[in-house]
Amino acid sequence: MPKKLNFAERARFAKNSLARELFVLLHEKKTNLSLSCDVTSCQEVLDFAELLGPEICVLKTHVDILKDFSLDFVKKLEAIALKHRFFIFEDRKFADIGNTVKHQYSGGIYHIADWAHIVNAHILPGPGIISGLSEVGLHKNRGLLLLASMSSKDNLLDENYAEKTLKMAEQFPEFVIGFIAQKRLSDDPQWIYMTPGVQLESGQDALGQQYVTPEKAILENGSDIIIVGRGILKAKDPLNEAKKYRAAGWDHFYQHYQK
Ligand code: 5BU
Repeated sequence: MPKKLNFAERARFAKNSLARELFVLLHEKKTNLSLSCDVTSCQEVLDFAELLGPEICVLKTHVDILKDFSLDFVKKLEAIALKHRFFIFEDRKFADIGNTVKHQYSGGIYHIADWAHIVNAHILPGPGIISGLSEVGLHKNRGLLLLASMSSKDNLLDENYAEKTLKMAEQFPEFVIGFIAQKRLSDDPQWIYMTPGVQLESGQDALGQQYVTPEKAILENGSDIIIVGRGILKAKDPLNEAKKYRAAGWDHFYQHYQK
């Protein structure tokens, strides 16, 4: 396999400042593990962030599953993110017209744009969704991931859809930083690929979630960052498990991928 650019080299190609910072963080912290912190109380999120923060590059949230969300919680999470050096990604999956998503992103109860470094969106509504989000997020130094494919069984995001997602991203390189995807879509080094549906053993859950191994996600499918939720959160020893995923994602595969 020809030598691929490493994350530090790819930072030069990013047109979005957060993407550059993320590439540098990946390179310096030497972890391409993202924790999907799918728990239902703020204290649990904070506890996992404190415990696993040193192992991860990105902590992914679903703030609308928290029973006790508050802006004070966000302040605490931001402080932990700074201390352990990781970015916060709210997995909001925006999917409406530009004008509506602007409000969903900036206002409501969550004020997502004030604290989430990264958010994501479906491109179903067309490019207006990206323009709307970018009006809010660009001047705050935020970045957007587009959903190109999903991990769940029989989903409708086929290869043709993924191709269209790439084309749409290419129109907004100053705000779009990459993709949530199961497979790399192009060799353009500016795009960051994050893959959910990862566990150490492939398989599925009872509701159609499908898992690939870190090896498959990174080596075979060309992803950059693995997103892991229950594989770590439900383990007897989450810290030890996170270290295993970190090693699987980086030591075993990423370095090999660069040769
Ligand atoms: P898990 O516990 O590792 O299965 O959690 C996966 C997380 O990633 C969960 O928060 C999902 O909402 C999220 N996810 C996903 O599983 N598959 C997808 O295609 C996308 C997001 Br997009």
